[in-house]
Amino acid sequence: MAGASWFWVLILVELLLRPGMAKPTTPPLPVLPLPTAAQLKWQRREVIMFFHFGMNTFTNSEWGTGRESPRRFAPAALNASQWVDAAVGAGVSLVILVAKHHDGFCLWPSRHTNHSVARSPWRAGEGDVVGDLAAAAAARGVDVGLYLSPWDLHDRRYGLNREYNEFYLAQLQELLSRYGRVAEIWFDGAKGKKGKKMMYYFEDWFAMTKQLQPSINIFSDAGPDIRWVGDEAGYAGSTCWSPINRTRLRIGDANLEAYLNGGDSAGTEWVPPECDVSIRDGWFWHEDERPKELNQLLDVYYKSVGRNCVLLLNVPPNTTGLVADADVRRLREFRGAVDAIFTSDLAKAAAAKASSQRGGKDGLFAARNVLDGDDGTYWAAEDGRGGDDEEVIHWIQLGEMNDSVAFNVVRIQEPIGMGQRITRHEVLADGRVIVPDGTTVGHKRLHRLAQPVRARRVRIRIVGSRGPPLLSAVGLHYDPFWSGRWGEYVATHSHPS
Ligand code: FUL
Repeated sequence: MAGASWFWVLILVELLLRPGMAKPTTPPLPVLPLPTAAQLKWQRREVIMFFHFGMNTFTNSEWGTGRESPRRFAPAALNASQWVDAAVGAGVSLVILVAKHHDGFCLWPSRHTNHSVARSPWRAGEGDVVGDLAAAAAARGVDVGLYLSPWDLHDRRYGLNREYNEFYLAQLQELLSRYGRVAEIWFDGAKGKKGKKMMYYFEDWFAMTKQLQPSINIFSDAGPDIRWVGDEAGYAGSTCWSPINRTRLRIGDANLEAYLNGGDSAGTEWVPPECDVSIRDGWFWHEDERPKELNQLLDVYYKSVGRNCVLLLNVPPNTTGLVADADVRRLREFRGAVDAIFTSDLAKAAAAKASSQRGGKDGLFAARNVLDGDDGTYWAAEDGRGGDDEEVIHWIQLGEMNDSVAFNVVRIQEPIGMGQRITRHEVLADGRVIVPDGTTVGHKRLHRLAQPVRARRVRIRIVGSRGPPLLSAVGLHYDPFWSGRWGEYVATHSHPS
């Protein structure tokens, strides 16, 4: 080789060896199953809203009979923008409307039944609540979901497999093609004990749904995209896996509640739970009911969002067709409280270090990634070290903190796009265990502590994990509403000095 060529080869070698030119560390392998893009988007919403409104609102009932006259549906001043404003006030980006409940009355003018708003006095039969809500939501950048009850007490075809499934699919097609993008559809498994026996053609419904709305999430007791959490209190299990085995699930099977509540560490499909609960006792509006206290709502938040779930909070519009002022106020108070607790993070200025870091300290997966407020970056432990092996347990530590400020909430988050991994963890403050028996983490795990804690160092020990653990965020917060005793709350809400 001529001298000049050698020169250029040496320059190339020199450039490749420079640190700046070295190949970046690759991300670790994911741990299956993984969420779809639509499921990830849904999970990040954290709190979404349900609107139960319909014939039951006017008959003061929870389950109707199907024999109600459409003439009873007569909201004096229905204003869907006011509903959406109430949702926005609670920080909500997705609202789900009950388009048809079990009584069969349709809030849109369906061509396939007379039992709808078209036969009501409301706007002389020209109104469309689904259309109004879709327009109001679009105007505010809020997404819409719909609930279409499979159990229908009005339609005579109910009980005839072929005829009813054709009718149900016809209504589904109307809803999913007339109103723009629909982000979630609810297939409710509920049915009265005396309900006629019949088969629902779920596979046809699901296939048609995805054809018409490719980015929709399908909710049912058994998914395929979102599962029921197994109760109507808004509480997930304190161990809560997004993965589950769908082959074990049946829509409408009440014996599965515990399995739905906790999911399955060996689950082969990603079907995360949604926690549905009403702001009042009933799903529909009743004059004698009041919204839940702020502290009850916060308790639900910790046991749903704080346990790797999305909270679906029901707010029932009243007979006027408006969300009651008391509910609007409570929703704003709730959002204000969540923001007050989580906006300030005592860990923000901490120094982070970890038992190991994939690619070393300066790599892309450094411990400090848990403090950068970016969901897309994460700390990754090195492969093949720690995990279930007690001798090399993985940990991450936040140090050099200001111990004159107390916290009573620990927030831990996994980048779930890489799979849900952590099975067991502990939290220590200055060497003392403050959370002894943590299990799953998922998108977000919130631990409320019995006492406010002051510490210079907080360490999270990951005692068990499916594959090397990853964390996208750790935060330390002070909740002034939390007394430290389950079921008991403080009256004054000031930060301890
Ligand atoms: C249940 C229904 O029976 C209730 O009326 C309500 O709609 C709730 C969200 O789902 O299964």
